[in-house]
Amino acid sequence: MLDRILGPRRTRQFHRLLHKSKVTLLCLVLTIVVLRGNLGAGKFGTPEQDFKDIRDTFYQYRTKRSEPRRVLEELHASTDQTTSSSGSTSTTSYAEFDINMLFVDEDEVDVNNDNNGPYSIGPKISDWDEQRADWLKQNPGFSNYVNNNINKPRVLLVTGSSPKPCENPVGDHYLLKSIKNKIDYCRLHGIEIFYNMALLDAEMAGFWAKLPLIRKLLLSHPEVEFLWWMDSDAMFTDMAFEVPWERYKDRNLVMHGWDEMVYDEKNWIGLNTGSFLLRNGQWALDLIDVWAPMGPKGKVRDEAGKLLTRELKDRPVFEADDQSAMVWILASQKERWADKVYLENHYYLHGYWGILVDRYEEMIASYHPGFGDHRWPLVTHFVGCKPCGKFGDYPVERCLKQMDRAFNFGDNQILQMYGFTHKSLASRRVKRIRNDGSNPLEVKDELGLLHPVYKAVKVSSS
Ligand SMILES: [Mn+2]
Repeated sequence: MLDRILGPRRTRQFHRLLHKSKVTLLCLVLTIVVLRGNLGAGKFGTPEQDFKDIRDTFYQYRTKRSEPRRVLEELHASTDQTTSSSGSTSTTSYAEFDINMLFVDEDEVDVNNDNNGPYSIGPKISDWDEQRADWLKQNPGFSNYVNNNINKPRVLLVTGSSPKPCENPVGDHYLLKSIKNKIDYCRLHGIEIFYNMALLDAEMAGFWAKLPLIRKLLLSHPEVEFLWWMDSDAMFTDMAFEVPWERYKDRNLVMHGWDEMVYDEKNWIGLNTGSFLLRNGQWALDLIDVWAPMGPKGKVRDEAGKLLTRELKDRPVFEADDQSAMVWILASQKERWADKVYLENHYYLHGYWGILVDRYEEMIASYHPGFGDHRWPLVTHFVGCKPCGKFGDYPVERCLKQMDRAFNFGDNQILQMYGFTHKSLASRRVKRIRNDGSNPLEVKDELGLLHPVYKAVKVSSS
């Protein structure tokens, strides 16, 4: 009949519509049944009452459902913004917690040196060589040479970073990579590490902070023959290179640099103080006494900066820094210091990153670790990158990318001992480079880093 009134196509559409309506109706009925089940039967069980109940329930549901969320949100807000009388919060989110709440002494200006006289880095000591020699004689178990070998001095590598977290979140990650890198090199070469995070002398903040620290460590560790200062922005890139200690047997200070650039040109980049070796002794204390007076921040450091910019070649205008001061001391008091200073350039005790990082692949293709020089640099120093600060002198992307590459370049020499390597210099991931067999001790240790000879303990034959 419908066919006749509507035509076959229309009829099919009508049937489809009817079918859809049935499904919709069924859904509605099921919804009512479920809601009624939740509610219990309405007062009278009439459809009208049901509808009222359903409407009320929906309304209640809406408000009830939103209530717990609102309570949670309010709770959240209260933990975020209000703190208890003890100043603590109970948020479990590290992202939401304000770290500044923990810093108790942010605004305090504490100058340890409370006398108003000229700056002094510590009490005058003039017989350190005698005091130290006596101590070493009385403590034969703490020799200043490893295995009493004159060519293997006991070395303490000293580095550090600010007591505060970095100005940007990623900076601390790079500090961690940097100290991991130093731990690896030092473990392989029998060198001890001191990581400093304390500002020992508030007047000597910034690049001058190393001086009071170095002095304190030399005096507290007479057994240390050489102290190796290394900046936190410098990384070891040759894990196999051993410092040619015998070359420095008559020297007290070893820095990367060039005699002509320092003594003749007075160039402020004639040497670098980011990685240097200082022999423990009276000479070192005397040098620090001459070095430190340009350091106290404020007027002293600013005035000294003017003098250094005036006297040194190519130095920009800025406050006095330890490197310029060292160039100035050596250039102006050459006869007093130069014979005990070795300006090293046969290998990279410090290597400026800009000229090294783009050549790592070339080095891998042509050479192997152990040279320490342009073929495989001992140290890659990220001068000017300042990954822990707010701003650096170079694009952040290039700095971080190249710091990763330098880290991985050095780290590959560690991983290779254990049969792994980074997938590429840009990659954090590693891949296997050999299959472990059932004779683990027969694995060839190509660089001799698993059991380096200079680390072996000599067995007394007496
Ligand atoms: Mn540096």
